[in-house]
Amino acid sequence: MGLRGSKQPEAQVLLLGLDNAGKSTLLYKLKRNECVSTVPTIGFNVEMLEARKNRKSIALTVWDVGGQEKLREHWRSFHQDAAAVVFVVDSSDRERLEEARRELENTLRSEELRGSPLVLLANKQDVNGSLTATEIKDAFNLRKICSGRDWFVQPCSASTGFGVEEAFRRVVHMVKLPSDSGAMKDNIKETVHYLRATRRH
Ligand code: G3D
Ligand code: MG
Repeated sequence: MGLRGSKQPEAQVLLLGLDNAGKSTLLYKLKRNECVSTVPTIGFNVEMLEARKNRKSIALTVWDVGGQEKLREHWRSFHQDAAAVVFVVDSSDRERLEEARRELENTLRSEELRGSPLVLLANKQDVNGSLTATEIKDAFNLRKICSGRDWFVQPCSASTGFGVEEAFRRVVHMVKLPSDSGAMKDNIKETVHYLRATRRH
């Protein structure tokens, strides 16, 4: 049984990025299609989103675990289940672009994520003077650091919703479903129980 008692296959999507990139805003946008005020993530947020792939329903589990250094240790332990990685970049923050690039590079180096598809979201496109998706792709040297995996760069604005649907469709399209989803479901279930027990609000 899945988390909601359904029998559909489930896949985990790891939602990552530096703090302030717009992950929580994106999550709320996808989940409720509305903008809400967000606070920096303390601990874990985990949300389920439903989608269709190959005419089957799948539930994507999206992890918003914050980009802060001290939280990194935690999301590393969940890497092995990621069917895709979504990395959110604040396209308006040129000062932290290099930090974001380094973070992404470190993430992709992880053995557990080898071959996982990557969707890079060039977020905050509504801000004047933001870097374009192409500029970020080039600055990150994505073609090189993503060799051996599927990747895609999507411009978006989590606040206005521009590009968000497209980003989500792209993630669903690229997600790798496990051949044996049973083990993964059990793992997700246990992990979510653990997080529910430990999350702070
Ligand atoms: P995080 O979860 O990655 O840490 P948040 O980031 O979702 O908390 O967003 C950080 C700040 O960026 C928030 O502003 C949020 O409203 C803003 N933001 C997120 N996405 C966008 C976007 O697409 N465009 C613009 N203009 N702003 C965005 P505050 O002021 O609440 O801290
Ligand atoms: Mg957040």
